[in-house]
Amino acid sequence: MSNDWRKMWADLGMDLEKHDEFLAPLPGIYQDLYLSQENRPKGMDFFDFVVGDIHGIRVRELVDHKSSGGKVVASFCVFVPDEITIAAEAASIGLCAGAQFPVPTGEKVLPRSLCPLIKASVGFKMDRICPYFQVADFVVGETTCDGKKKAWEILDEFIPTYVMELPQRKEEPDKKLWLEEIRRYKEKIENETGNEVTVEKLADAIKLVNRKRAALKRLYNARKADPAPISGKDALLISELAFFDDPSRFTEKVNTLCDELEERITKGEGISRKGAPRILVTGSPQPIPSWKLHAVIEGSGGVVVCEETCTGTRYFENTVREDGSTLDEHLAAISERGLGINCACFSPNEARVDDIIRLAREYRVDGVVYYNLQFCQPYSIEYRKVEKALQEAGMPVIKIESDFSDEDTGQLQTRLQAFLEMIER
Ligand code: BJ8
Repeated sequence: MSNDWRKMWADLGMDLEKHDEFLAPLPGIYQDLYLSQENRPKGMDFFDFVVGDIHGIRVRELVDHKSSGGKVVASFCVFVPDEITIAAEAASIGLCAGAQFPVPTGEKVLPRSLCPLIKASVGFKMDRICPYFQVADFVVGETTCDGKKKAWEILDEFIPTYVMELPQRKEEPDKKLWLEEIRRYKEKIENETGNEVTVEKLADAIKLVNRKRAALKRLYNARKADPAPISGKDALLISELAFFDDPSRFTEKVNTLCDELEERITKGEGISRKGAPRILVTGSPQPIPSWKLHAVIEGSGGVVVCEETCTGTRYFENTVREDGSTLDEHLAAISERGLGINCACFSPNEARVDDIIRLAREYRVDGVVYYNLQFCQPYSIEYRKVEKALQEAGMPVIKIESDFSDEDTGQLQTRLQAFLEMIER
């Protein structure tokens, strides 16, 4: 990486030595898991470039944005409305972490028996090895699972943390509460930036973010083909990068890739062999760089064709209605979109079970891998209902509980190979 970045990182108050240690294995891992894939779409070049310079150019853009008076807002959940952040002329980045490296640091202030995503996210800030965290003016948390909502109290000791109150149900009083929270966030961001969220700016931001979601939907639609024109690993990577790249550029690059994928489909070309066991992954999110599960499935002869996760369909399936003409109507549409997301933090959450069955059919999958981050209770508890529904639908399912370390890779290989053999028969 360029020396210019080192100066930028130092200016951001990063721990350069620790940062070097953290990034050192990334090129090797990326080569093994990504660059070594055969017959990859050419359109992946851009995303390879982004990963190759993961803490460089995009961070520079955000630093420049701040130098010209802009704000950078970081969040950890798909409920936080990017549209409002963007309408206030602030940059929005998603900071969920999927690396093992900062987990031990997170464990200094959080219980060990807590979801690794939370421990890694807090650990990244404490270790000062994430330039996105360093460049952020404040973070927006939410009251989803208990682990997250209590962790924001701790994170606030290291960076100002604003919390949105997410209801736990989807009844009328809950809808009112969420709409109020959306309004409250609009006021917060206006105060932070000094910029008014006008009806025009909000309408533009809604369209911008919807276009990004539409591009991702197009990408996922391409994955319905057999053979799949792109690996699950690559598609997951793109979903992960959606959280922090510039939205217009990201949309353009995904659409360019989709042109190529659609051409591949017409020619019957794919990344996997036709008839390879097709897998739907569902459950906890897989933030960058948690690639282990996909690597094991695809290294064992399967192909992941869809993720019913927040680094998958839950990120893009619901769009915000664009037909509003007043600020109130736009805010109501943003609020409706949020409550259309079927996160396991809601109770009841039958609609997620329906989503999984629907997606399993749409993507013509042969089996479902239920991915549960260790100690993630909402998804773990919800497994029972999902398993029952899938069994009734005659769809094989396996539950995998894991974290971001490599310690269980061998065990995962054994279990997933057996599962793939079983569903291929
Ligand atoms: S909308 S899934 S991004 S809360 S942190 S619930 S893994 S124990 S992330 Fe999430 Fe929003 Fe829901 Fe999606 Fe479990 Fe860990 Fe909690 Fe997690």
